Amino acid sequence: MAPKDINAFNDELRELHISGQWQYEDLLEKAIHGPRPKGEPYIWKWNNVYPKLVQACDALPESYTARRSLLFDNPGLQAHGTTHTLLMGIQIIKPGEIAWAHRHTMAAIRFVIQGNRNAYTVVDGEVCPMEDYDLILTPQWTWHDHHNPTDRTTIWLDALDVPLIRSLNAPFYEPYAGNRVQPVRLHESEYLQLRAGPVRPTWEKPKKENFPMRYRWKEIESKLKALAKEPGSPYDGASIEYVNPIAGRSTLSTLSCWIQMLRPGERTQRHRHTSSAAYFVVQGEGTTLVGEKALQWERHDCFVIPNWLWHEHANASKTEEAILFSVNDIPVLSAFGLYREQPENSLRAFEAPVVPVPAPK
Ligand code: 1HN
Repeated sequence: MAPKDINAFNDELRELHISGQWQYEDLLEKAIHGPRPKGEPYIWKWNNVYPKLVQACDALPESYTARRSLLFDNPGLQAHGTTHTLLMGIQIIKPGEIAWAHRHTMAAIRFVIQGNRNAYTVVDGEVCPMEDYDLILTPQWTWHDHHNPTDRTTIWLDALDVPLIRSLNAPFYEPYAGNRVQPVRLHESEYLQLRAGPVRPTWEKPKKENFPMRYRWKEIESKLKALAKEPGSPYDGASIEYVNPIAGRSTLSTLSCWIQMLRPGERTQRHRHTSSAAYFVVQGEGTTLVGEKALQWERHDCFVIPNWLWHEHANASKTEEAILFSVNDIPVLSAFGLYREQPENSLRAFEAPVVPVPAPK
């Protein structure tokens, strides 16, 4: 029999919706060099974003069903998203407004920028006051509504796992039936947050995931300051992770939150990793080199580090501390044994360049 022509054979297979392994050569050849970063390094300057937030109040006069959240699209991605897994944005709510209760399978966090003791988000019945730089979790499938009964506009950072949930094709959404707002628990003793510390009731089975959580800035800041006396990470300075205090794991199962301090004059070493991250500048000024780009940041700017791009941070001030809040997708990569990081100083020939890091237990 005459040998079959491979191109003709590929065509025959295509008719049957089949392809041979040899057609994956391209993917495998490219993967010799690891992943190609998804998206670009980019910075959203507060000077540009803030006026748009104010204008959004006119363009979208009420915030009942929709959220007045401006979400950052990475210029290097086709679909909406700040990275290929994470979405970051900034939300504004006017005095007297309520953003209706709803829930979705996308997990979210709020990091308060311009807060108020009397503004709050309700998460599964728990009232979470929004004071400056508090972190509030609205985990997967928890009911949440935002309230601003004060006479001052409230602004916060939103971060969600929307692009990941979309790529897994697992979005579910439900508006709260009937009322605009969910009933709240009246007694603090009923709060799940109370069970997330050093004590818990013996008569209950603790909820381990997806419980309402507010990390007060006052407490986090004092811990950050104490830990910043240590040498810290060579790549991230004094960086700490907000943990799920019951399970001891990452903030949420699909995204984790970090707060990091770059000490006066600190410049970190260069590395890259398979996770991506989106940043918010709490205070200070500096530069983050990402790939070929220098992102120059100052207070309240947001910027993005796509996965597998070399990067390093530098605090521009010799006297002031810089503080960065960020969200990353490390928990997703770690869960599947796909988290790898490469320090630049391992680039010498003959050295195994990429270090797979085992998932936390
Ligand atoms: C959402 O539900 C909120 O509840 C904010 O405040 C931003 C971005 C995309 C999809 C859902 C909120 C969102 C969002």
